[in-house]
Amino acid sequence: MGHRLADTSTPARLAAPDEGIGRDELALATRNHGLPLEAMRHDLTPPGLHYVLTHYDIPYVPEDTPWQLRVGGRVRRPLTLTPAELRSLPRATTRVTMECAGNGRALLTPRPVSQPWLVEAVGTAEWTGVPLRLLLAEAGVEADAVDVVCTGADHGVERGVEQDYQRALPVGVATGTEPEVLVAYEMNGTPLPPQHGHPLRLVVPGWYGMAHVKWLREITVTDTPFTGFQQTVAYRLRQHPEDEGEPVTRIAPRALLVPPGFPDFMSRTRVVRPGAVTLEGRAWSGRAPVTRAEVSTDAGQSWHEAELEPDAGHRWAWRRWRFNWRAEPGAYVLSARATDAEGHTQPLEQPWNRGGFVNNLVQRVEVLCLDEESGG
Ligand SMILES: Nc1nc2c(c(=O)[nH]1)N[C@H]1C(S)=C(S)[C@@H](COP(=O)(O)O)O[C@H]1N2
Ligand SMILES: [Mo]
Repeated sequence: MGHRLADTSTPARLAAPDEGIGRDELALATRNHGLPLEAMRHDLTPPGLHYVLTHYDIPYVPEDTPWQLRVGGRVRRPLTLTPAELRSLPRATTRVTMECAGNGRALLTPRPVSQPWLVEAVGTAEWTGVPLRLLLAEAGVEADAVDVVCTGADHGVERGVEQDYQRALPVGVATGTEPEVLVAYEMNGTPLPPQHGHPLRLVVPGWYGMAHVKWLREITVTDTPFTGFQQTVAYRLRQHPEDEGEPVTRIAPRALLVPPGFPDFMSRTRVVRPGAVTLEGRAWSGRAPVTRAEVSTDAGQSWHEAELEPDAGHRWAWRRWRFNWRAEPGAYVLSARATDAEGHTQPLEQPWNRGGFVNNLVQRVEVLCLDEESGG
């Protein structure tokens, strides 16, 4: 008696004013870690430093576990493929900056109670796999297809709804080439690690993380829009729980600084010495190529053009930027801001939505520049 799952209608809770991060949020934060921002110096995020987000449990899939990917639904020739069979098909490798749609959530007021990211839910990897469009062409998508539903092997309950992790892509995106969606089996040239979806995952360049379904076991083409939890309840931009909301899709532009100087252990305030300090960081956008990065040393009151590294042709990956700063003793708030080719940029004032998604508020980095004599 009374052993039932919680009511399904409740939206995620909002923290009360001045309510600190709770034990439930801490439990999520220790499982789902961010990218230590100093690791943005690497073009490709080294293994283990890429951010991780897993709603439920990481499935246990040892090397010898049989695995089959089924492709079915509104197709003429349903397919069943093993990872070894996928490896024998034409492959593509794409460098992709992935970011969680909830990045920045814990900086919002009021704070939606969920994975409490600050700004570090990002990473860049080279993913190798079979273009999804080739698998769908092989299966023969019917003319009435609407959505391509991707199902992971992980299972859980979320706000009372028991579910497999599932997300759909519109059929035009799943069969498209800009971006080209991958069914990936390698990350940075080695088999996917457990936390990143071993043995197979979807990679949807330019889209927020929720679309990149890990532990992929089923692809189902449907003739009606998919209405699963992660599509119609979660990952929508709403002001009120009752709003239908807009779906979360592509990554909004963001720039972050590699933290300059050295940190204070507890506050993470950065400490630099007076003189020339090279500021550097990364900028990305899933909507259009980044065309501009700017730096502010006065909390966003004035902006200076940073130098973007030459475009190396990795459309879906972050770009490095640099700025030469002459630091004088004092306290500073440093910021960076990205702008893309469609003119999207980052706000200085907090945008807010019920789920805490797509918050690309300009980063603030507190820096103390010491007097010449101190330290050393
Ligand atoms: N099967 C499955 N796929 C998933 C998730 C999940 O919980 N289960 N989380 C999604 C979310 S919200 C994000 S941000 C990305 C994170 O990918 P990563 O852990 O490889 O960085 O995976 C996505 N794919
Ligand atoms: Mo996410």
